[in-house]
Formats: sequence, structure tokens, C-alpha cells
Amino acid sequence: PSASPPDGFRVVPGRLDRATQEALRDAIRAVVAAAPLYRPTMPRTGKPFSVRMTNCGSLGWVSDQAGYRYQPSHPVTGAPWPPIPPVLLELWQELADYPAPPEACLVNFYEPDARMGLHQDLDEAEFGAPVLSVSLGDTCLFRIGGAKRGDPTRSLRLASGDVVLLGGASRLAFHGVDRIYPSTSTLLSQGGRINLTLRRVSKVI
Ligand code: MD3
Ligand code: FE
Repeated sequence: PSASPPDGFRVVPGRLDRATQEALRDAIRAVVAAAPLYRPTMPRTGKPFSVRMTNCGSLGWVSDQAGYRYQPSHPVTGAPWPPIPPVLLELWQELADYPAPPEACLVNFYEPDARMGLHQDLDEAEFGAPVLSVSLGDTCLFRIGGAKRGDPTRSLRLASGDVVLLGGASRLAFHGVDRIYPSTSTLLSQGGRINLTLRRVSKVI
């Protein structure tokens, strides 16, 4: 049986039209030119992620053998992260219902065989802000459960242009990406999936 969605979980299918997706794709290309995708490693084990990542914003999420954290610069180049594209800041203003802008935009790039195991996002100081997710490119199978690892989960497909808001109780829900459906979008010429997550990291005083 499929679980009921946690409170505060909101999916907006097809929120971005094709032209906006193309503009966002091009903006993310520019971000990646300034802050190259890199492959993070797991804390302690050093096992590489199958997802490649980069960030834009004043802070970016990184993972290496020392742990998970937010930092102001790229772990490989040492350069500050590039700014968050204005179209994403506008989307946050419209949908997040939070009185301050996002500080971090994590860019996840999935090749067809990439996955993200079930996890919680706990590295932010502010859990009162939602996470806003934008999917671009190939469709994925996304899974979300409850606040405990063993809680029942529900699976849904996220397609290019879909926006998801994770606020309220859903902010602390376990979630992951079980698979990518190859060749389900023409947005990215080389295929694959991009997920952008906008996050508030520090509390607003
Ligand atoms: C539910 N990314 O970057 S986005 C992540 O598709 C992450 O790349 C996935 O999980 C991806 O941490 C899922 C949707 C999402 C993002 C953040 C959440 C779901 C969430 C935070 C709390 C609960
Ligand atoms: Fe997550």
C-alpha cells in the first residue's frame, strides 16, 4: 500500500513551461561553467556518489570524507559559488511563503544509472523554511516516506518542469530517487536529469 503524503508536501506538475525550462537549462549551463560538476564522496567510507553536484548561491552543500556541510566555495576549484539565477529567486518568492531568500541552490545531475538513497536533509539550521525542488530533463521515480526510516513510502514520477515544495512535516521526511527513465525528455541534448533544490540554510533573526 502507498502512504499518504506528509503534511506540507506540495507537487506543482508542469509549473515551468518549455521556454522557461530552456532558459533555466541555459542558466544552469553557465553555473556549471563557473562551478564544474564534481562527484562528492560519502563521509567516513569515501564511497563516490552516483550523482554529480555543484551549487549556486552564497552557500553550497558539499560532502566528503569529513562529513556533510554548507560552505561558501567550490570544494575543487576553491572559487565562490556563482549567484542563483533570478528566475529561481522569483519562483522562491512566489511559492516558498518564507520571509527571506534562499541561500543555497544545490544542482544534482543524474546520468541514467544514478540514484539517491533514502535520506533526510538535516544539514540546515533552519527547518522552518521549505525546500523548493525543480526537475529538468529525464523523468525520475521519486520516493517520499515519513520522519522515520521505516515509515511507509509513496512513489511518484517527477518530470521536466515539475516543482515540488517540501514544507511543514514533509521537510523532515525521508526521500530519495530510485531511478531515472532514460530518453523521456528532449531538454538536455545528452540526456540525464537535473534537480535544483533551493534552500534556506541559516535562521532569519
Ligand atoms: C523531501 N534531491 O538534494 S528533490 C537532495 O531529485 C535531494 O535530486 C532529490 O533529495 C533529487 O537532498 C529530491 C525533492 C526533495 C528535496 C528536498 C527534500 C524532497 C525532499 C527535503 C525534505 C524532504
Ligand atoms: Fe534530500
